[in-house]
Amino acid sequence: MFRRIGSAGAGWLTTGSFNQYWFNGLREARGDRRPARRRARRLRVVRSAADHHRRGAQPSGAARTRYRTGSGPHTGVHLIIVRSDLGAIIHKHPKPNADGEFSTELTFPTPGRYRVVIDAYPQLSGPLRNFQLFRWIVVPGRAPHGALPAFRSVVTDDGYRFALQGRPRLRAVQSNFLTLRVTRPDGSPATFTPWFGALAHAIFFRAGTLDYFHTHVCSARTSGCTSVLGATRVTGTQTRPGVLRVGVLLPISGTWRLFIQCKVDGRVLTAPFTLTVR
Ligand SMILES: [Cu+2]
Repeated sequence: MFRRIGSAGAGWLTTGSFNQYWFNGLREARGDRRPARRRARRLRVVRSAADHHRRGAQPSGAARTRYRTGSGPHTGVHLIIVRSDLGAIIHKHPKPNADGEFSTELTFPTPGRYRVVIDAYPQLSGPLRNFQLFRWIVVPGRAPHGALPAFRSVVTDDGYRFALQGRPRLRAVQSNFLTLRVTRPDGSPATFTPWFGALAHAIFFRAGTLDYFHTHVCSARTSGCTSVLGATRVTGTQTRPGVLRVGVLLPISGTWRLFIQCKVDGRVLTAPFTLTVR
């Protein structure tokens, strides 16, 4: 059973390709005795036919939404939630039901304001098309206050080391590449297990405005791994064991936070980097 939490809110989202989504906000798990901020919360997104909200009706769920399926990362629905100071991220791939609705349980690391991104890959003919839905949610309590860390070329998570080769020179609207060497705590090259269809996910948020972009590194056999911005494309690759060539393709200049996520030795690792884009 889930109880609605006051600040979460509910409302409509509108996209060009699909009409209306009912974003049913967050509900706190009833009977969860952990401290408020650690309690699981349930997020539910349902699709509805257009203009239901104008008539004040509840979504019927009758209009079905189908998502791309397959082995690559450009499938289904990606749910990415980032704290507004870019200090924490949650990444999930909830499984939509036959009506294209999904719900998922979330545990937020801290109170604060979070940007919710739903990156959806609908089953459409023609060129690959995805779309995003955005929404703010607030987890009550005192939010941590931290400035975005300066650029660092080495980041560790759980003893695993992510080392950027060279100082990146990145430009907006151009495809750029970052080379990352990932090593285990014993210094050996990391072996990546595909996670959500990719060897590595590169999730970018711009500081302040929270603009979003997402690229992937796929194994040689996986297709559908190219990210597109206008007429520009970028595809990441694994060049040698433990070495990721990450595609960067960002719409505007500024300070961006890159979250590299991959699965190594059964652990999902997250390595954040601060990048300057001119
Ligand atoms: Cu991804």
